[in-house]
Amino acid sequence: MTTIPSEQVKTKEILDWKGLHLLNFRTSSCSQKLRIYLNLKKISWTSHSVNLAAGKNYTEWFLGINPKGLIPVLVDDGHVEIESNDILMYLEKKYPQNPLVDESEIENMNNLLKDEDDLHEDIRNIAYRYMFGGLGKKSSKGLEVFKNYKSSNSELDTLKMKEVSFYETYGEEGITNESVKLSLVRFCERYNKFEGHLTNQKYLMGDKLSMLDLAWFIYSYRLYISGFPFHKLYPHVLTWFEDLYSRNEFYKEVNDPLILKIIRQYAKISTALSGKSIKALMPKQ
Ligand SMILES: N[C@@H](CCC(=O)N[C@@H](CS)C(=O)NCC(=O)O)C(=O)O
Repeated sequence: MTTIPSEQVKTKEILDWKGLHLLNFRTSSCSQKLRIYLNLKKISWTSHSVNLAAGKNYTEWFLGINPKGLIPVLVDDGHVEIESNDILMYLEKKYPQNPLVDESEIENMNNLLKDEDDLHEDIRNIAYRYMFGGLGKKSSKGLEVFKNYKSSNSELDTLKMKEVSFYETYGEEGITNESVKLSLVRFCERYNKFEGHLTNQKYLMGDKLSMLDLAWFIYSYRLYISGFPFHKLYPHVLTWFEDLYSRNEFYKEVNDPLILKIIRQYAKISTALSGKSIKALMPKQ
C-alpha cells in the first residue's frame, strides 16, 4: 500500500479543505466500494468528481495529489490517503460505531484486502472487455503527460509505470483472450473458497457483514453483469451477492448510467458472436 505525506502534495489547496472529502468517479469500482461504506456508516462527506473518461486524472492538478493518477483519494482536514483499502481502514478507526471489522481481525482483514487489491488488474481486464466494450483507451497525449510527470515522490513515480504500461498495452492490443483467461482462473480460485464459506455462513467472514463483503461485492457485480456463471458454479455466492445487490446502499452506487448499459449489451453480443464470452474462456472445472 502506498501513501503520500501532506508535504509532498503539490496541489496545496486541498490541504485547506475542511472535513471529509472524497475524490471519486461514479463508475470507478474502488470509489463505489468507499461510497457503499460511507452509506452504511451514515458518514457525511463532500464529493469531488474526477472524470476518468475525460482524462481528468492526468491533469497536473490531480497528479499533484496522487502521482499514480488513480482515484479514490480521501482528504480529511489535510490528511491524504490514496489507496481505497487504506481509506477504509482509516475511516474505520475514525468511525468505530457499527464496526465492519472486529478489532481482533484487523491484521487478517488487511491481508484479505491486499489479496483483493492484487486482483485489481484482473477486474480491469473484465471491465474493459465486457463492460466498456473496448472503449476507454487513453489518448497518447494524455499518457505522455502522465508518463513524464515528476512528483516529489520517486516511489510513486516508479509505481505509476505499471499504470502507463497497462494503458499502453491496452491501446495497442486491447484485452487479449489470454489475459481474460488468466484473470478468470484467479477469480475462480477465490470463488471456490468463498462458495465453501458461504455454504454455512451468511457473509464472507462469518455471520456479520464486513469490509471484505463490500470489497468482493464490487468485483462480483462487475463479473455478474459480464456473464460470469455464478448460477452454475457458485450458487451460494450468487445468493450472497443478490442479497447485497437488493440493498439500496449497495445498488444505488453500482447502478450504471444508461449509456454504459447500452455499451455492455453491445459488448455482450459481439463477444458471444466471436467466441470470446466469459463462458467460452472459463477454466475447465
Ligand atoms: N489500488 C488502488 C487502485 C485504484 C484504481 O485502480 N482506481 C481506478 C478506478 S477504480 C483508476 O483510478 N483508474 C484510472 C484510469 O482508469 O485512468 C486502490 O485500491 O485505490
